[in-house]
Amino acid sequence: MSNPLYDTLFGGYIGSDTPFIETIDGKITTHGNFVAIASRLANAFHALGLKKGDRVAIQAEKSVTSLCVYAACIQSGVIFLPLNTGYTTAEVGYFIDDSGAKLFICDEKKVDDMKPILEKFGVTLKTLNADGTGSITDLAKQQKNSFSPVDTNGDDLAAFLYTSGTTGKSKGAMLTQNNLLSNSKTLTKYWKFNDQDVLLHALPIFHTHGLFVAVNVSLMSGCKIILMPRFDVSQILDNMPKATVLMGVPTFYTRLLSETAFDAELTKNMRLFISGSAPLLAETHIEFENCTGHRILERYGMTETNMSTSNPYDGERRAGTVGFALPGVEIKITDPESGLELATGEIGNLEVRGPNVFKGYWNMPEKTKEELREDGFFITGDLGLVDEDGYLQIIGREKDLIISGGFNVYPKEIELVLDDQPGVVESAVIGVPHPDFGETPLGILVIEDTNVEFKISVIENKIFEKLARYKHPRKLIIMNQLPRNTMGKVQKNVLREKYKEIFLS
Ligand code: MCA
Ligand code: AMP
Repeated sequence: MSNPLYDTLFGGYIGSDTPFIETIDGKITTHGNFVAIASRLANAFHALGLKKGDRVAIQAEKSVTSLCVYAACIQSGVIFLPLNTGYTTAEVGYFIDDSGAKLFICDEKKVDDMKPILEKFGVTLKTLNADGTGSITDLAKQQKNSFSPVDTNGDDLAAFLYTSGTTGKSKGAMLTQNNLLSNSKTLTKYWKFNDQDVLLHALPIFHTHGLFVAVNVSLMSGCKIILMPRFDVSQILDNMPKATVLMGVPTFYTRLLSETAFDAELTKNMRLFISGSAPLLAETHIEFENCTGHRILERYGMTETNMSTSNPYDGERRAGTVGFALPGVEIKITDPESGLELATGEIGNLEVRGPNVFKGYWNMPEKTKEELREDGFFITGDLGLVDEDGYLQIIGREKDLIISGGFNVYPKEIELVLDDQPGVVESAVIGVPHPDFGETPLGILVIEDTNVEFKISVIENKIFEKLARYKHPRKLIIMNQLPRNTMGKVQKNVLREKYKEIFLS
């Protein structure tokens, strides 16, 4: 009997007194306690009738218990499906329906809104609040604190992570145990994680970055985690002297740089600052080094691929690049038309192959075929080039995607909501530079030529109802018509140029 992911990440910690997680109230959870809580939860899943391959969807605040739900899923061979806490009821409804989840775990505050949807799909509901209380905790407390891990192999699915797409319809990326295992082994070694490390954990735990990268690497290396509910600059500054590593999105670093207390003295115990999920401006990289003496290590990844490239730990961390393919991972730059590999320095589609690359999109064989080639290369939708020294630069995106503070926003999803509103003839959503979030959506509307007073506020309310807050256009602008090319296609590049400074002045 074996369960490779559980055995590697958790199996060795049974009964261990070594501190694993410290929360900001100073409470410490040992590795042994963590595994015991996870085992109680795994028994609770069993009592609820969950079997290997079933899906557990969770939309809960970041806490030790919500991380234990992840461990319990691995242990019981159940597929873990974490959801952004900002998703609206309508958005969550789609994920529940599409994934066929058997159990949904959420904060008590969301129960009334969620009940009709869960009843419709026959999904069991349990609660988990930010303080760790809830009906799933109550059920877990009645269970034994040991659980014999369900037999799995590396190719079995460990998680579904939904990622939105150019059509506006989210896709469930199926990640196997081996995808997660291979990547965390590689990163632990590459970034030299060890049991003396202390990670400042301020990322959300519903994405690859804060979950698989941060948590799996910590488990693999024995690194301790200081778990923060969210990114709060003063909490980061207070805890930095106790820490050695920070993983963040570029917004973390630009916010830290605007703090006078953030300097070389404060960061003297730190050995590594890692950035990813969105482009880090070369000027931020340089400013950071001038301020602290540390060079940020930028890496590149995707939900579908985990981490694919990284700047070197020991060699030159080059600003404006995402480094080299990780050991065991292959990258190539191809011609978007022919698919043929391009020469050094030429810009084209970035493709990735390796044990880190996902199995496909849940229930979407056609979509999977479009993006995952038969030879195993995944077409990322990012445009890049490999320079003379082998460093990869992400130059732009083939896909119509906006990355706001590290969260992906697909314009189509917003345009579908805008186009549906009375009085709107058509809309275009573009990404424009934003001083804090890097990029942010801007909505442009063409409205009907009537005498009826048109209220932007009505549309804004509708957006609140339909879409998570981070997807909301920061502004809606009315134009007489959208610029189009001779083929009739909206020229988003013209709009992006026109409004590129709208949030910068
Ligand atoms: C929060 N808001 C946002 C964002 N986050 N709006 C746009 N973009 C965002 N990213 C909303 C809030 O709801 C709030 O709404 C208002 O904006 C201001 O919130 P603020 O307090 O400034 O936000 P925050 O809580 O400080 O969050 C900003 C953040 C956070 C720290 C940048 O978004 C974050 O932790 N981002 C990390 C995302 C991440 O982990 N990405 C990894 C996925 P209101 O105005 O109503 O108050 S990508 C991935 O996993 C791949 C594999 C990879 O390569 O890593
Ligand atoms: P997600 O689908 O949420 O996993 O986001 C993945 C996308 O984030 C990639 O396709 C890239 O567009 C972007 N991304 C991740 N890391 C970087 C980086 N270091 N530089 C530029 N873009 C990045």
